[in-house]
Amino acid sequence: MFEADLIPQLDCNGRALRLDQVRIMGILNVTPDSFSDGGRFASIDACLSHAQALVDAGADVIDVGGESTRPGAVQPSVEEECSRVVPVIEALCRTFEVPVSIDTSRPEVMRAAVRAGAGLINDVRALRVPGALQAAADLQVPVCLMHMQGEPESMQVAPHYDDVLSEVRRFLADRLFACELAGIPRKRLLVDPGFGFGKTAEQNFDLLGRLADLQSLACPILVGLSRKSMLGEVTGKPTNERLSASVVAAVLAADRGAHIVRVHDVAETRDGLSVWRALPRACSVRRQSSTAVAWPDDE
Ligand code: PT1
Repeated sequence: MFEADLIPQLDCNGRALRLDQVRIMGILNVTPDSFSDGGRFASIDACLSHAQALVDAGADVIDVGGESTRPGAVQPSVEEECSRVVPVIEALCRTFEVPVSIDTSRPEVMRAAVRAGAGLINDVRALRVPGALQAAADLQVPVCLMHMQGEPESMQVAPHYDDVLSEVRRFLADRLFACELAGIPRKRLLVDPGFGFGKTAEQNFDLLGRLADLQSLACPILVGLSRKSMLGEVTGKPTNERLSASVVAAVLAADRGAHIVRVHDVAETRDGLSVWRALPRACSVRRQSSTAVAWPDDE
């Protein structure tokens, strides 16, 4: 066996995403009411220049989303969502070499996005929308399964858990099982605890503190903490002043075993991760064992 076979790697529609070290997913929102970009992207050109900045800053993958899933958001129509993301994905794939991820829950959007060149499905509803499991199985690209309690419109009303970590882990284990039954091999699956999706700040920090427990799912872990309200709760700062808090949160997640961090501020996150990586202990001891668990060669 060659050493390259032992390095965890996702095949994203012909583009490789190696997970031998923590990777950075840069956020590209194409919603008119973008979470912290204020809907600046009226045109594909504007999207491309933002993507260029993400790539220049060192993004390893670009996540394109046409549905805002921040608390209180309402879903657009399928047609609206497709018309936002498809032209952007086509342009990104023509222009850049990095893999492009599609942040969607709808099977129609998944199919159109992968046809346009997207190489990873990022689904905050973990393929629970009717038809999504089949679409993901057909499309043969990696899928990130995220935990959410409720729906974005109302998920922050009264989140409740007896034990947030074990409930999130059980949900993700059940979704992994459903995916495997539907014919999506384990090697193509990632998990995400869904910070801010139907969780109080206290529950979010409980999850972050115990993130390493999700390594028992034997899948790469993706996390999104960037600029979220849980960081506002502890700093007292609005979204546009959460940069330092976001970098610290990304590093804490990396230290607890996250493989991919989904962020707005790529350059600053890279610096944070570089400092973390310089610790001799950081990337060797615990991560090796998690990688050994994560990639059983049973296929
Ligand atoms: C995420 C994520 C995502 N987050 C994945 N995809 C968003 N895989 C969109 C707040 O509390 O964490 N993982 N796609 C953005 N959603 C939110 C949720 C934004 C909560 C802000 C908050 O402020």
